[in-house]
Amino acid sequence: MPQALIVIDVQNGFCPGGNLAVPDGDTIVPGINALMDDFDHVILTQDWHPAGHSSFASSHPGQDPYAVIEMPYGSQVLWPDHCIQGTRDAAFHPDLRTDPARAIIRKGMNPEIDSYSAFFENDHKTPTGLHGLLQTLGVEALTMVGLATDFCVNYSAVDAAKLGYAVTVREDLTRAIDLDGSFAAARDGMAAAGVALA
Ligand code: VGL
Ligand code: ZN
Repeated sequence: MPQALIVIDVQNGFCPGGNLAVPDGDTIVPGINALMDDFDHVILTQDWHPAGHSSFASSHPGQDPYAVIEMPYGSQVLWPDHCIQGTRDAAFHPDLRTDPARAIIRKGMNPEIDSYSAFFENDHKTPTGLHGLLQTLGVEALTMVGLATDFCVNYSAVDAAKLGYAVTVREDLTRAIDLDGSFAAARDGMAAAGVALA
C-alpha cells in the first residue's frame, strides 16, 4: 500500500527570521530531508497568501496580531503578515529538499478564508485538491511533519483522520507556535481523532 509523506509549510516565514517564526522551526529540516527517501510519494504544502489577506491583523484596523476575532466561518487568530505569495517569507526553507516532491499544495490563497489544513480551507468545506490526488494515487496511510504542530499540522492531521486515512504525526519533526495552550489542545485533539503521535 503506497505511503505518502506530507511536509507542512516548511517555509522561511515559519523559521527563525521569518514573519511568523516558530521557535526552532528550522531544526527539523535535516530530519525531514532524510525521511523523504522512505516514502512512495512526497507532497509539500505552502502557505501562500495574497497581500491584504483577511487572516492578517493588518487587514483589521485596531486589531493586534494574535487577537482572536469571529469570521463567517468561525473564530480566527489574527496573524502578522506572513507568507505573501512570491516573497522570500513564502519560499521553502533553502535547505528543504524539494526535488522529491510529487506535488506542492498551496493554501490560504482565498483572501476571505484562512486555510490551516492541507485538505480544506477553514470553512471545512472548500477542498484544496489533496484528497483527490491521494485517492488517485491509492494512498491510504500518511505521515505528517512540519510547521506548526498546533495549527497547520494539527488541522491537516485531524482532517486526514476524518477522511479515513491512517495518520502518523512525527512529533520530533514538528515545532509549535503554542498560543494560550494551543499545543496541548492540539495534541489532545489529534489523539482524540485517532492520529498516532510518534
Ligand atoms: C500557519 C498560522 C498561519 C501554519 C499558517 O503553517 O501553522 N499558522 N498560517
Ligand atoms: Zn498563514
